[in-house]
Amino acid sequence: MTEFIKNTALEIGFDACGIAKAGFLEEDALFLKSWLGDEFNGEMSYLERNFEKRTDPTKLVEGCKSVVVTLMNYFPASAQQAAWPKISKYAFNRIDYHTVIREKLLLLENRIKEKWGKDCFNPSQQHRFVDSAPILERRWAAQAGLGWIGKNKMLINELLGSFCFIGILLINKELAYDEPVKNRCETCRKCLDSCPTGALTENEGLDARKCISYQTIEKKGEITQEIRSKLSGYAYGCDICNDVCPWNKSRAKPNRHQEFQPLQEVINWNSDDWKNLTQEEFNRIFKYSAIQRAGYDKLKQNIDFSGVE
Ligand code: B12
Ligand code: SF4
Ligand code: SF4
Repeated sequence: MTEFIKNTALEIGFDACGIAKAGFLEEDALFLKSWLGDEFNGEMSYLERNFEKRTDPTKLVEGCKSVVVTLMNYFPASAQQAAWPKISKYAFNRIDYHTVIREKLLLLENRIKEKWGKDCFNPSQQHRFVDSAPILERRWAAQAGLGWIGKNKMLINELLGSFCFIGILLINKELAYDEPVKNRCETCRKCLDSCPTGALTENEGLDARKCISYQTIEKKGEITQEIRSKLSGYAYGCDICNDVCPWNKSRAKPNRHQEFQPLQEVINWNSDDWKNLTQEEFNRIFKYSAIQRAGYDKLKQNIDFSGVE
């Protein structure tokens, strides 16, 4: 069954799949508690909720025995033509990755049910996750042997690098489990030294309040004064701590997913095109895109603060 799940995941279009035994994450619970205690989550108060479920998937989905983790490479084949304003690579695509991955996880679930029966899954609770559920996705990807958590806090896969999304399927069956892999950051500090806002620290985790990604997407209202001058041209998200990572420089290859073809506007627009973006164009062009998360008003403000001339 383990082999079937992994092969099917690859057939469906995921780039990697690993499996971990579900259970309480003791060290991570301590880390998360202290991270929240430091208020590193900023206004993302949802991260304070469901602490028990967040640190133990068997509390999130009754009967869950194993965590099936998938990776999907999103490194784009094209780069933005104009230097500013910058959009994070994960949001280049026409279709929001949540939609793409949820659909693939559903396909995987259906194929498992057809072969191994409906009782593999809890029918009354959501058990397919990407990004939005109270589950520590990076840690589960590491537990499932798909990579290590780098000093930039990203899950880094030895073959794919870190430009990959994580998807999770919780299954009520015991399976054969993968072993975590060695952390390969070693003495490197490139991400820590390159973060323009000092959001990353070696031992304490990421202070989201200082992170450009948080400030340009998640934070309601305007970007704080202190961060505005450090945006480094970004108007949506930030890729700096991923771009500088040697594991991406040597491993990241353009993704082969039809679903992740970039929007031509994102690739080709210059500063004036972005500055002149109207609400109507935003609604039409970015209708299915992850950029919707920031909303028109915030994106426009970000564009102004990003320093476009
Ligand atoms: C909230 C959130 C954010 C916040 C906060 C980020 C953060 N580091 O927490 C903000 C808005 C800043 C953000 C930014 C980004 N995000 Co985000 N984000 C999330 C989300 C929803 C929750 C993360 C979370 O629980 N944070 C709480 C902290 C405490 O957890 P953590 O950093 O993951 O650390 C855990 C472990 O790493 C471990 N740990 C870390 N350090 C240490 C140290 C010790 C000593 C110990 C014991 C444990 C430990 O403990 C923690 C608990 O398990 C996840 C989806 C999910 N449900 O997991 C996506 C997710 C992490 N994001 C993702 C992405 C792609 C990004 C961006 C690259 C987007 C962009 N380009 O702008 C940036 C990257 C910024 C960065 N360097 O982390 C991907 C990461 C994929 C990958 N390969 O790792 C995820 C998994 C979404 C997905 N399904 O693909 N994100
Ligand atoms: S995403 Fe940008 S601001 Fe956030 S930690 Fe990485 S380099 Fe720093
Ligand atoms: S840049 Fe260096 S320290 Fe940072 S995640 Fe990559 S390998 Fe690790």
